[in-house]
Amino acid sequence: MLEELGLDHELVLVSLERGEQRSEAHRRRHPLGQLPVLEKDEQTVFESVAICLDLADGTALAPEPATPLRATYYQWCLYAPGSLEPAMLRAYLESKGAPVPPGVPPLDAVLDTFERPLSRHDHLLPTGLSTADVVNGCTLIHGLQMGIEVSPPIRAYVRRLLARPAFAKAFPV
Ligand SMILES: N[C@@H](CCC(=O)N[C@@H](CS)C(=O)NCC(=O)O)C(=O)O
Repeated sequence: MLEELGLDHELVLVSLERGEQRSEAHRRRHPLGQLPVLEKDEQTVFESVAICLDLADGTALAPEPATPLRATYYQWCLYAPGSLEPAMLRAYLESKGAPVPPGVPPLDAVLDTFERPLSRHDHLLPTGLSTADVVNGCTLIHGLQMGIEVSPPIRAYVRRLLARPAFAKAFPV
């Protein structure tokens, strides 16, 4: 999101392998010792989608508040952490033969839902790239890296996103 918006920033890497996220210093930034965290002015913000929504407000990546498009925007932005990520976890657990938590829809159904908007336009919203594509696109890219299978329209969508300089920078091959 920072790259898409062309915002000046410093990227500080925290090594999960070395467990640096559990350090006392990092826990002061994130109470659960997780990533990412944005330090902005005097404020520290965690939860990736909250960070993206905040950065996007007032830019071309966010529709105007209190409009019908804004509701669709919230819908897709929250779809990534609320539906796509849990379904990806479910698919992973199933592949390991582990029990799956109740109430999580199957990954196929969650992925099929993207096909309706993507059959009509290149992005999730009719108006072009938005935060919804940043958060769902990043989650899909992580899923593909973990081996999930997606249909040709979703693969083409991910390819379109990765052709953008900001995505290419965030996900170098
Ligand atoms: N809901 C959180 C999830 C954060 C999360 O799970 N981060 C992972 C890395 S992608 C993490 O920090 N894992 C290390 C840990 O939990 O110890 C968000 O979207 O920011």
